[in-house]
Amino acid sequence: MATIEIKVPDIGDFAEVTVIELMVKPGDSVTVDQSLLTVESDKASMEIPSSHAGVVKELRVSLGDKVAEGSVVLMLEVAGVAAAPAPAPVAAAAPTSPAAPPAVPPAAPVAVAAVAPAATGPVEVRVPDIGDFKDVTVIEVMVKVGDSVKLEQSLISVESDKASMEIPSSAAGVIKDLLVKVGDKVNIGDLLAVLEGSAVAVSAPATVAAVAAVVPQAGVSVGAAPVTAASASAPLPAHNPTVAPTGLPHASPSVRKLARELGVPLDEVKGAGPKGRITQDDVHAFTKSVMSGAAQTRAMAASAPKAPAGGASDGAGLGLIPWPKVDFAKFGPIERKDMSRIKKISGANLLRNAVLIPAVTNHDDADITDLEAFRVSTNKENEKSGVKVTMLAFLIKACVAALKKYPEFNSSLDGDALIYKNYWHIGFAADTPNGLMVPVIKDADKKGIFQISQEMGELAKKARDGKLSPAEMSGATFTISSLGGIGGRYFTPIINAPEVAILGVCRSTTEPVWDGKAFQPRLMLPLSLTWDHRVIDGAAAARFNVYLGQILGDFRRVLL
Ligand code: CAO
Repeated sequence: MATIEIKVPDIGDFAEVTVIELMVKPGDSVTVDQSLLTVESDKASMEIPSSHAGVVKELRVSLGDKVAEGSVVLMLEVAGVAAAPAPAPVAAAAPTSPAAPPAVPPAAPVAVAAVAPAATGPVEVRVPDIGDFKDVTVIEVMVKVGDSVKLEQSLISVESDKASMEIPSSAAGVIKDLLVKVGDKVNIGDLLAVLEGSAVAVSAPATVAAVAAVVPQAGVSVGAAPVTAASASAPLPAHNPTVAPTGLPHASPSVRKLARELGVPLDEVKGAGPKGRITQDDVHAFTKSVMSGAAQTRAMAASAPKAPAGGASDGAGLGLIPWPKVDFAKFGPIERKDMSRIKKISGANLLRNAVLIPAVTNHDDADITDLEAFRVSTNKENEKSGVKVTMLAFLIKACVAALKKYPEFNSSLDGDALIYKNYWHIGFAADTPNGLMVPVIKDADKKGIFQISQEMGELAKKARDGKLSPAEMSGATFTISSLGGIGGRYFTPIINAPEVAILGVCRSTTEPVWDGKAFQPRLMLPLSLTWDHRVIDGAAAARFNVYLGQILGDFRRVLL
C-alpha cells in the first residue's frame, strides 16, 4: 500500500478554478478515472478524475477553495504502487495504466469547420474540430428549421461520458435544413445544418482561441457549463453560471448522465450547489420526491411524511412568500404541542393534493326521505343481528352505481393518460383521536348493505384504536367523507390523490320541498362533490351528483 497525491492536472489556460463539488469523501473506494471533484471557472466546469484506483485517505480541498494546476486535491491509498514521491501533476491526474486511455483526450483547438463566403446562399455548418472526441452524442438541439440564427449562436449540445459542449453556428442565417437530432452520434466534419440568408464567414482563428481556452488538457473533463465557441470580435458575454446561456441547467456531465439514467428532467431540479449548481444529491433527492409523491397513497400513512405538514410548509418551493413567523407569546400565554404522526402525514398529503389538483366542488341535495325510512325499519327488523345499517353504507352503494355510470370518476391520472379501474374500492374518512384515517371497503360493488355496514363498523373501530393495517387503507378508487353524524351543511373535501373525486356528506335535515302543488316535508341530504378538473368537467360532475341523488331518492334505479 502506498499513499499518493492526486493533483489538479493541466487545465489549459485556467489559472485558478474554484472547487464547487466534492464527489468523494475519506474512506471511499474510487476507481481509475472516477470523477473526484468538480472545479469551475467562469466559462466551464470540469471534473477531476482519479489517476488510480484506491481508497481516499484525506481530502486536501474544501468547497470554495481556489485551485490551480498542480494543487494537491486529495491523498489516495493505492495498492501496488511504490511509495515514491508524488507523481507530477499531469501524471497524477492521468491514468498510469498504459491500457487506460486518458479520461479526456488532450485538447485540440476547436474550430468552426464550415466557413462560408460572406454572402447569401446555402451555407453548410459542420461539427468543428472537437479534439479527439469521437462519436459524441447530441443531447440537445436548440434550433429548428426556419429559425434565424446568429453567428456563434449555439445550435446543439454534444456530450461524451465526461464532457459536454455546445456547437456554435459558423454563420448567421435562416436554418433551411437540420441534419441532426437528439441521440445522434456526431464526429468532426459531420454536417449539422444548412443555412440560407446573410451568411457571414466566421473568424476561425478567433474561435479556435476562445474554445481552446475551455477545452482542458489531459485528464480533465469539460463540464456542463456550456462551452461556446466565441470569436474575438464578439467578446464573450459575462457568464452567469446560475443561468446557462441556452437555458441548460447548471450541472456537470456526470450529473447529467445520472439524470438521464434516472429519467430526471434536469430543468425541473433545483440546484443546491454553489450558484444553483445541480449536484448528484439534488438529482437523487428529486427522484425520491417524485417517487414518494407518486407512490404516496394512504397506505403510506405508516411511513414518514415526505413533505412538510400544512402550516409547516414555507411555500418556498412554490415561489410564495414565506409563512408568517409570529411570536405568539407576545400576545398571551401559549402552549406548544407536537402534532400527532397521523396529522403530520395526512397534513402533508392534504397540502400536496390541495396545491396540485385543480379541484372544484359541486353542491347538491338528495331526497333521502324514503331511504332513511327504509334504513330505520331495516334496523328495527334486524335489531338482534348486532349490525346497524348506516346511511354511509347506502351512500357507498349509491356511489358505486354512479362511478360505474361515470367511469372517469373512478380513474387516476397517469401522465397524459387515464387509468380506468375496473374495481370499486371505496374509502371513507374516519375521525379518530389521533387524526383522520381513511379505511377502504374493498370490492364494494360485490357487497351488500349489511356486509358493508359491518365492515365499516369494524374498520372504523380499528381506525380509532390505531390498529388499521396499511393494506386496509390502500387501493381506494373513490372516497366519501361523511360529517352526517356531526352536523353542518356543505363543505369542500380535498381529493385523496391519486383519486380524482371525493364526496362530502353532511347532516340531513327535513326541509320544505315544493312538489309542484305544495311544500312537502322531505329529508334532504347535502352532498358536496369535489373533482379534479383535469379529468372531469363541470357538466359531468353535475350529472354525477344528479344521478347520485336519484339513486338515493329511489334505489330501484340501480337496477335500471
Ligand atoms: N344525516 C343525519 N344523520 C346522520 C347522517 C346524516 N348524513 N349520517 C349519520 N347520521 C347519524 C347516524 O344515523 C347516527 O345516528 P343514530 O346514532 O341515531 O343512529 C349518528 O349520526 C352517528 O353516526 P356515525 O357518524 O357514528 O356513523 P356513520 O356511519 O354515519 O359514520 C364514520 C361512521 C366512521 C364515518 C364516522 O364515525 C366518522 O368518523 N365521521 C367523521 C368523518 C370525518 O371526519 N370527515 C371529515 C374529513 S375532513 O375531509
